[in-house]
Amino acid sequence: MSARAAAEVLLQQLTGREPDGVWSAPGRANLIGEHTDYNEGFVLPFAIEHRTYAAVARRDDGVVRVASTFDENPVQAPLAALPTLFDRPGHGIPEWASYPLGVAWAALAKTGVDPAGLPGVDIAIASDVPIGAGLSSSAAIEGAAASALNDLWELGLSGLDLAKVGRVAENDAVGAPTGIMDQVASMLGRADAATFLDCRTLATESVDLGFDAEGLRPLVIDTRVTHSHATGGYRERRDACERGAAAMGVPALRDLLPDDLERARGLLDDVTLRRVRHIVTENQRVQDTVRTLRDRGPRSIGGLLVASHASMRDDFEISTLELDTAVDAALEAGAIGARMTGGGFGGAAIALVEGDAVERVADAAARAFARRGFGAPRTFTVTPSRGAGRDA
Ligand code: GAF
Repeated sequence: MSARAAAEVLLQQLTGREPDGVWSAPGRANLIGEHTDYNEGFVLPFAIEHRTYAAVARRDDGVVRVASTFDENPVQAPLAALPTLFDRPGHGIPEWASYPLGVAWAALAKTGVDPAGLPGVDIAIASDVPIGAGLSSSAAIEGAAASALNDLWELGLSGLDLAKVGRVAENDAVGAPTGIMDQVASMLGRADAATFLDCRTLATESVDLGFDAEGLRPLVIDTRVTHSHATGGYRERRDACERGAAAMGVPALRDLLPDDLERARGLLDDVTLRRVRHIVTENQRVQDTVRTLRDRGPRSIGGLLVASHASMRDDFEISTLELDTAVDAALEAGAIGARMTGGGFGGAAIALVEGDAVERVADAAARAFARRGFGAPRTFTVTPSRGAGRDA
């Protein structure tokens, strides 16, 4: 059953009713620009065809209820409680439900709308975005729920505003200290294009990828090593970046250019220097990738993707043996470029390959994993796709 049908069936089981509407939002792959978003830098993600669906029906008793195929127990809250639902830690809402309810909470805070005047809703969620693969299943839930509530409650928020609402839900309701890249990618995606986002000004440009015209396919190699951004390494990298910016006397690492790295050498310890160097060089690579795509097309970006992976492996230290194996195997089998994508510490790599080499590269990755005794990776191509919106 498709994810959309699963959401509709779940709503029907929950309420005995047909949905008043169905909304969806995609996961994303990041072409380049990793951990640069919370450093106010540049990113270049694209939405993928895997989507999360929210089938929604109004209810007239002032309750918001969310259900999903990930958990058999629906969670509900009175509309009147929404404005303060996540104000205190230890709110007791299960993590999966904190995404859609967090979005409702953040949307009301952003608009200042009084929930007393709003209809209650039932939201049934199903998704075909792989979870824990670094393809932003969380932004897809946020985007689907935010788009649905924006329409049903007539909040009048723009796609960018809904991305901000999603990020607030992720940071303050779920407690994952992420940047805004994933939410923007999911809200604003376009077919065969990536979203070039300046994470300081939030200015966006759609950049044609030209994969279709050139017969190229992005191949995801999911290591099946799952990761979580709510804990551990992700937060630790954020802290190191903040320490680096403070020691360099700048508001954010975005304010440093490659020429500043010489001065950084005298001011920072070795680990912080390498963390800073990744961010500074990655920001440059994102801008170079945009220019290269525009001037010379996608076949010319391979070196930038490979350099980005090396920087994450050696300087930012967020890659894993599985991700390195996936990238090396893809390159040896003839991929134009390859790199890990997303927050790291597991998840997926992405390789840019000729359409007729997809199988060869996927097989090479599988064989390399088997040789090292890793569990088999899951490999599939993705298509740069449209962003969030209403489907029915
Ligand atoms: C995760 C986060 F959610 C993003 O904000 C971003 O920092 C990414 O990791 C790394 O580029 O997906």
